[in-house]
Amino acid sequence: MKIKDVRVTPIAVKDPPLLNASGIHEPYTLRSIIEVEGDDGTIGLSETYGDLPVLSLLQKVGPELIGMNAWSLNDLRGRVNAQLNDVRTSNAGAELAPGSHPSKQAANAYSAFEVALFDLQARCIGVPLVDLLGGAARDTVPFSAYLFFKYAEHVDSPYAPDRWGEALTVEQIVGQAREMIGRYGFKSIKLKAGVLEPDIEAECIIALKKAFPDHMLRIDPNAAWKLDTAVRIYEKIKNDLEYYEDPTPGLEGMAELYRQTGIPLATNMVVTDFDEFRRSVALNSVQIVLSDHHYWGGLRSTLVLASMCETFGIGISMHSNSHLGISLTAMAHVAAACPNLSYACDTHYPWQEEDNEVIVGGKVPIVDGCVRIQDKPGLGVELDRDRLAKQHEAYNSIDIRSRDDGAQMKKYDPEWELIKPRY
Ligand code: GKR
Ligand code: MG
Repeated sequence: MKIKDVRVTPIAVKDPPLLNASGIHEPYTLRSIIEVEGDDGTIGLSETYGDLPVLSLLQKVGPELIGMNAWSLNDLRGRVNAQLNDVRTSNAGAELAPGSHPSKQAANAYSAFEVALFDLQARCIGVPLVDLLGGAARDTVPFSAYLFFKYAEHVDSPYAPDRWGEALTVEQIVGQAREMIGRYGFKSIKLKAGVLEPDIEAECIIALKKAFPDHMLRIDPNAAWKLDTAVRIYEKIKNDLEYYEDPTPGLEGMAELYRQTGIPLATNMVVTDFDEFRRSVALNSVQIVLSDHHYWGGLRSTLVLASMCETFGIGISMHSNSHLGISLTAMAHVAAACPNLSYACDTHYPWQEEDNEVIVGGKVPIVDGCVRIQDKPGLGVELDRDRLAKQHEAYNSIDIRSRDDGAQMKKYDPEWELIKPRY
């Protein structure tokens, strides 16, 4: 089948004021929705970042795919590479959101179109996308309750406050967990940290463990803690954690932390490509890699990462940024195809509002903490054109064009500075 048309639509999706080590989420997160249409009219879907550098490259590559054989992923790679002006090598280093780093442009763009091509191929032959990845090792994919410290509403009130309310205290975080677990049935909990004093964040973990003794817990300060702080906080929460995610910066820092504590360390910051993977293995920096097909170069690369993890005795889990249902289903299909992905994956999906979803029927259900792989062709979701048009209109009505949590934080507190590690 030949590709007849490619459409890349930028959208803006309401995002709550979630706090992290780099600042705070802006009122909208940007996503790109990709449609690749075959010459028989079948459409493959994909979703990725909507930040301007990513979007510009997607819009540049799109027309170059017209006429291409929709089964040729090698051809796709060549056509993506031909549009890169400046192929930078790795070293996203301590990026909180590695997908936004310029070094990831080739991997991001290839991944965005690869997912759409897999969706198209699977639809053509009438099988779920996971079947093209080797078949499902599991029918349901577990996700975790991803908790955030947050304000009750955005600065300057661009729209009505979200339904989650403020979360700046231990009690409020436990309340947020109760609500999220009550609504979605998650069995694991992840706390985004690096925001308040580390001891308060440790108190949150202790309180969460008390409230949910059977749940697996993780804390992720996004490298906001110095090594000695990470060791000190580890002593307080060591019995409560499933893994310790990016507490301290750098491959060397993580390796030293592991030497001192022996607790499994997870990352989406220091191992973001295969070169960093190699260096991490040499140093024994991390014991669990958080995959993310959006910036690891697609679904097949994620499977390669999973095999590498297996080879080196490293665990694999999954990272998330703010996203909608097309991304969620792609994450679920690739997670279902990795037999050794044994942890509940991260997802920001509960933070996105129902009426901002762009797929038919609204949000993808999460039941008992899991997304079920549907017995439907491709990703199993359809684009709702009215919903898409509405979110594209939202994109046109705002002036955010690239994520900047630090600049957003300065609107609340002009004195605020990005300091890493802060504590
Ligand atoms: O959305 O604020 C956020 C997260 O902190 C995100 O940017 C991170 O990339 O979820 C991510 C993580 O696990 O580090
Ligand atoms: Mg993380």
